[in-house]
Amino acid sequence: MPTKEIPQPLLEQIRRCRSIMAFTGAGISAESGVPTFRDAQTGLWAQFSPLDLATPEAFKKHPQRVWEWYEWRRSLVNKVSPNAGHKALTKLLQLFPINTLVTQNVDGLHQASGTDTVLELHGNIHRTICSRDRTMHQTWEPEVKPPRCPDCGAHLRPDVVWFGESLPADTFDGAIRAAQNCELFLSIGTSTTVYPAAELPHTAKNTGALVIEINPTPTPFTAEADWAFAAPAGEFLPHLVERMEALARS
Ligand code: BJW
Repeated sequence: MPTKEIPQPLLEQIRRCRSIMAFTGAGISAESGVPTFRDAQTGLWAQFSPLDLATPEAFKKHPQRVWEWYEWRRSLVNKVSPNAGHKALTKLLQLFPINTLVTQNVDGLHQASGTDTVLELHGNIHRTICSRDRTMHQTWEPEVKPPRCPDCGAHLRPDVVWFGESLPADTFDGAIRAAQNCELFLSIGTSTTVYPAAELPHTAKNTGALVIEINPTPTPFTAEADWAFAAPAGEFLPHLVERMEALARS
C-alpha cells in the first residue's frame, strides 16, 4: 500500500491501543546513510562475508581485520544523524501510555533522536569491551589493532552480538515480555531473518497484537502481518504521526 494511504479505520484502531512496541532493523537507519546488511546492491553482506567479520571465530583468527572493519563502521556512524523516521518514531511512541523500543541496530541513532530507553538486542558499536570478561573500556592505545585490555591484556572488541553468540538475556527477556503484552507492534526496516530477534513479530501476532510492517520490500513475515506498508520508514512514520495528531485534534 502506498505511503499516503493509511485507512481511517486503521488509524482509529491504532488510536485505541494503549501500548506500543516498535521493533527496528537496519532499514530505519538506511535513510541516514548507514548501510543495511542484506539489501542486494548496497548491503554490507553484498560486499563482505559475515563469516569473516561477524563471528567470534573470525575475531579469533583475524582480530586486526575485524577490529578495523568495526573502526570503519564506527567512523561512518559517527558522521550521520537521525533521519525523519527515527524522529517520527520518537514522537509516535510518546503518543501511547506504554511504549517500548527494541532495536537490532548498533548505531545509537534512536537514542540520538531522543528516545531515552532502547532495548538493544545486538549491542552497540560505540561501546568497547574486553573479549575475555566483557568489562567495558573507554580508552585504549589507538595504534594497537585491536588494542589490549588494560586490566588483563586480552583483545578489546566491539560490544556487539556476533553470529553464534547469545543475545543479552535480560534485554531479550524484556523484548519478549513487551511483544507478549503490547496491543500494537510495528516491525520497521528489518528483514526478519535473524533469530532469535525475528521471533518477536510472531510472538506479538500470536498473543493478539495488531501488527504492522513498514518495509519497502516483502519479508518472510509480511504475509503474517495485519498490515504491511511498502514504504521507506522516513516517509511512512512522519505521515503516520501527522495523521495520528490530526485524529487527536478532531
Ligand atoms: C528499509 C529501508 C527504509 C531498506 N525503510 N525499511 C533459528 C533459525 C535459524 C538460524 C538461527 C536460529 N537461531 C539462531 C540462529 C543462528 C543465527 C541466525 O539467525 N542466522 C540466520 C541469519 C540464519 N543467530 C544467531 O547466531 C544469534 N545468536 C543466537 O541465536 O544465540 C544462540 C546460539 C548460541 C550459540 C550457538 C547457536 C545459537 C545472534 C545473531 C547476531 C546478529 N548479528 C548481526 C551483526 C551485529 C553487529 C554488527 O552490526 O556488525 O546483527 S548480523 C545483522 O543482522 C545485524 C542485524 O541486527 C541483523 C538483522 O538485520 P536487519 O536489521 O534485519 O537488516 P537487514 O539488512 O537484514 O534488513 C534491512 C531491511 O530494511 C530490508 O528488509 C530492507 O528492505 C529494509 N529497508 N531501506 C524501511 N528506508
